[in-house]
Amino acid sequence: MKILSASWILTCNKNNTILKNGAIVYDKKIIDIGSLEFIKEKYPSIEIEFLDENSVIMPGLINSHVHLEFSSNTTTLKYGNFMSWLKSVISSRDELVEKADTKLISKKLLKMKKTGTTTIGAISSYSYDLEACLNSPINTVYFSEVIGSKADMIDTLFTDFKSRLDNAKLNTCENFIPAIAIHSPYSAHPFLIRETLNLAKKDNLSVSSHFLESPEEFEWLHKDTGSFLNFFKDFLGQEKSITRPMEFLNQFKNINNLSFTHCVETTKKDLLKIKELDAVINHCATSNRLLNNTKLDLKSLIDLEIDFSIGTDGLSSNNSLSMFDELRNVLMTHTDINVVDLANILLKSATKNGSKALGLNKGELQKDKDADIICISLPDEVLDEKDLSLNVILHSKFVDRSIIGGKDV
Ligand code: MCF
Ligand code: FE
Repeated sequence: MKILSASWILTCNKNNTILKNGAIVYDKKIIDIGSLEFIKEKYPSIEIEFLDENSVIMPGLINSHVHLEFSSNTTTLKYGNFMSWLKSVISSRDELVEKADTKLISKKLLKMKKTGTTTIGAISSYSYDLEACLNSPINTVYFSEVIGSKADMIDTLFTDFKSRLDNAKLNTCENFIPAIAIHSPYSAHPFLIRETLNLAKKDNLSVSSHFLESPEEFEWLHKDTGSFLNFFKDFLGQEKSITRPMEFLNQFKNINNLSFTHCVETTKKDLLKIKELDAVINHCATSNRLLNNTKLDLKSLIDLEIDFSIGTDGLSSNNSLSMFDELRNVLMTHTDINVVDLANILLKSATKNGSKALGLNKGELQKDKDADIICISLPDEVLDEKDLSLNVILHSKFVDRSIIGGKDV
């Protein structure tokens, strides 16, 4: 059992409780949390470790959506237009993926750890990132991805998907949890969706899918028109979308831990369905901006009480996998929400809601939650408690310390 005391404790719990001069008692799990005075009195025989002045203890950050296999991209892919990006991914994918070997991905994971991430939702297209994830202390919810819309290919694709998923399952442990990703409504055949969701239900696996990311996707899914039409004609000889947005969403009933990434082109009806499914929206603001996609309507999500989490997406559509970099971008993107209020909402999104998206027992400093904790130092004193979250987002680049499952890593 250990006790840490800091100038501030940001619990990221339901009520966003903040403790000034607080202390946290933990082992593998969090045992207790309270004011320093309270903890001192309750645990008189246990030594307390005091962090420096202006220190902050908070839950480790959860990057709920990242593609590590695309980690070698810096200047290759085309930004500024979704279709151009997609085409550039298709033409450079093999080369990029080959360059992203275990060594490179491990280096990126180490940097992610140093920048405060303790848990990731890793979308894996090929399982080339498996070894690096297994070697990292970061908790990984490992989403084996299924993709393919052409009917005569689906058996082969499903067999390949199952073997990747089975291999991931063999490695299941406390900090490596297999899960299922369906690429998107435009790229996954309804048969693949039905079969993979059956597997998810059988083993209670978390599920995630990209959904309504671009205006082009909206046009195609709703009306079989727009730039996707030529794309599908040229690549696959397909002239009609294989599904409609609502039909797609309706397939996800009875999935316990569900998330949809992007959702920037959703209608109110779609959002209400997402809420009914108790799904979380993975928000990837930098990716949306770089691919010239629509801004997520965060205000509507807040009004409708739909949970959203924060993801960096891959280096295929971002220049950084740091959650603090991403949080600063999110903060600057949503100019329609007061910056102080938004900062409080965002820290909960990057912790508690990420945990919900991935189906974990983390993301809050609260009794019985996993002891995944980061310690940071602010450059100066924070005078008003209400400004703490904003200052944490503005001034944090690296963490002083990361604790995962009660252990310093
Ligand atoms: O989230 C972004 C943009 N939307 C869709 N897919 C991806 C993103 N980042 C990487 N991808 C991957 C996806 O997992 O791109 C590949 C898929 O394997 C090609 S999509 C034809
Ligand atoms: Fe993505």
